[in-house]
Amino acid sequence: MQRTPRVFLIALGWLSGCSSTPVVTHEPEQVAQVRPAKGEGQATEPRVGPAVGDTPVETAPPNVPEFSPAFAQQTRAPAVHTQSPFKVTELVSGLANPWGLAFLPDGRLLITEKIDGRLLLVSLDGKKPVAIEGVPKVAGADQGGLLDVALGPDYATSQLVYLSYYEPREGGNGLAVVRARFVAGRSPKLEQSRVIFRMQPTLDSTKHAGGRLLFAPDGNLFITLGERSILKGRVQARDLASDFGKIVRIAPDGSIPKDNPFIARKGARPEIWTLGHRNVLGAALDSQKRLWVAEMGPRGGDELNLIEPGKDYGWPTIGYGEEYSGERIHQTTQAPGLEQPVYYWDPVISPGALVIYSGDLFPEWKNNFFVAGLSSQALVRLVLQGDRVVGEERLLTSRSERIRSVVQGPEGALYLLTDGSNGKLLKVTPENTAG
Ligand SMILES: [Ca+2]
Repeated sequence: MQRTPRVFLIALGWLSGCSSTPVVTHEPEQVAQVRPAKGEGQATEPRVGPAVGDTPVETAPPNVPEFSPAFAQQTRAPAVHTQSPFKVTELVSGLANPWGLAFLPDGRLLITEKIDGRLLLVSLDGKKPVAIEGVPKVAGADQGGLLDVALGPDYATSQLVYLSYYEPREGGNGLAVVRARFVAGRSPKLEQSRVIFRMQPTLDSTKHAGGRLLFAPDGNLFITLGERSILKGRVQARDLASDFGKIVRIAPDGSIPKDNPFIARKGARPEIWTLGHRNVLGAALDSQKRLWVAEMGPRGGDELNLIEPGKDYGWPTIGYGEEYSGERIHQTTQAPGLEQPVYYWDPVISPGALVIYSGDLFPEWKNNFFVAGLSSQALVRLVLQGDRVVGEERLLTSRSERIRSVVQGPEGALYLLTDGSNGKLLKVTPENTAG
């Protein structure tokens, strides 16, 4: 295939000074701009039988064949196949672009609807979802809107919930996190709302603000942030004076933990935990309570990263992908002081949420990673050994639905949200379980 001549984008400093704000990346979240990978290794619905040896799950040609992995097993892991039969139950449909979900202690769920900024109280007994009052106004264009929802670690006594959203601001928008007390009852509502975090600076972009919320074992809150897609934002991804392209860590009241890595660095934003990210949408803790993230990359550059405080994950200096136009982004894939992804996907899967399975319903899946795949229209399963990916599977591909989110339910089932105007809540359980 004839490839587009490449133009090196090394004059980022100059470009960032332009008054115009060109969109330099097409978003892999948008189906029309991404051809899902084809290849006989990709469809890996569960089947009983021996593993297929070293055949990778991905057999489509890479978008950037010039780039090679830094180590064996960094991409194209051998296909693995779930042996336990399972079933997928559709619990709710008709959700308008759902994005995030969280279980309440009583078994009901909070689900966000992105564009309209609605927070729904959803019970699984067939009752109609109820919109919760008191959600802040959101900037809902494109990738913006109401994103994640999380319960505070002390929810049982505080009823505090946390929401991330694109906050409309003078001159643009930015990701914000609000916390509020959830009052159930006949007219469920949020009260005593307080914004505890505002991504800085404000920028006029409708993309790449991150938005995943995850409480750490110590009670602090991780918030993933993106680099806003446009060049003016992208060039700030490794700049400690900006929140763009960072993972930040704050206390639940919005204050800054004293042991954050850059708290004593002059000119650095004290909330920063790690830097050099493009757009992190998936975050999860493993059995050792370490933080892992799934990062939405450019074409051919989605990543799985193991997060350690203070480290630089390299975007946009290094990476394995290219612009959706075919233009080059990186001159190289490795550089001293910049972290390598544990795994990358070329072609991309477009990772939404990430969960690391710790339940008992599927013993076979214990400690496996599950990534919600948007353009790949799959639930992507990774098997790891010693922090290396040794197997990959693409589940639910026959449904041909973009999968936005995945969480583990209280009983060990996986709950998924599909993307789009008729979004669904799905439940994955072993085939022989009731309900
Ligand atoms: Ca990276």
